[in-house]
Amino acid sequence: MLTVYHLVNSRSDRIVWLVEELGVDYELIHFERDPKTGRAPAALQKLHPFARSPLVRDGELLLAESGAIIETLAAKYGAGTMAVDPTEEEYPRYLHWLHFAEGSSMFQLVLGMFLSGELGGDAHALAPTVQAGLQDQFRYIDGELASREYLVADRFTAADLIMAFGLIHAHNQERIGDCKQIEAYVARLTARPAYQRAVQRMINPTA
Ligand SMILES: N[C@@H](CCC(=O)N[C@@H](CS)C(=O)NCC(=O)O)C(=O)O
Repeated sequence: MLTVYHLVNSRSDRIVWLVEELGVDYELIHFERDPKTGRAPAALQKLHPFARSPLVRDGELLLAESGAIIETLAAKYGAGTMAVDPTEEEYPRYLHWLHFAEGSSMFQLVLGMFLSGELGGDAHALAPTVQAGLQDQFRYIDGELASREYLVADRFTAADLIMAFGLIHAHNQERIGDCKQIEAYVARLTARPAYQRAVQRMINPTA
């Protein structure tokens, strides 16, 4: 059976949601953060040398890094719907969003959280610069969603799933400004039954 090592309030939310979308049987191992440092506990850090969440075990394979996990599981269990095939016209666009999520989007979001003092400490002088960059990012995504329900290929794919984590967080923190398309997109994604099941499973990991 697939094992998802889930750290509370982390990118592993994506993987719990993904396995619910895929309808795969899985065991959820839940880890709390260290109350003082907010970091992953030693038990999770010992599992893999990268010492971060998400982590997934599928048979002999222990895999880290959201994008790699999502691509692997979507290809293996996705029955051609969650992943976009290289033969589909929008494949390059699919790759763009898969890589944009961790390569550009999360980098700016997490930097913004550190510099604004959201994670403790004083706000940094560069916080407004990073916030301006984030607003550019949100406007870009909002524009892309103006004529589409989903980011790629006229259907819900792994590109939406990987992008959603940061957008849901930013939306909950009221940081997306006047981006109405993102607001509607987040509502659409979080209404999905598999998303709702994932939230329940993260609250009650042994259910
Ligand atoms: N790019 C990596 C980032 C992994 C990452 O930084 N995970 C954070 C949670 S969102 C973590 O495990 N933090 C715990 C720590 O820093 O100790 C991915 O997408 O998997």
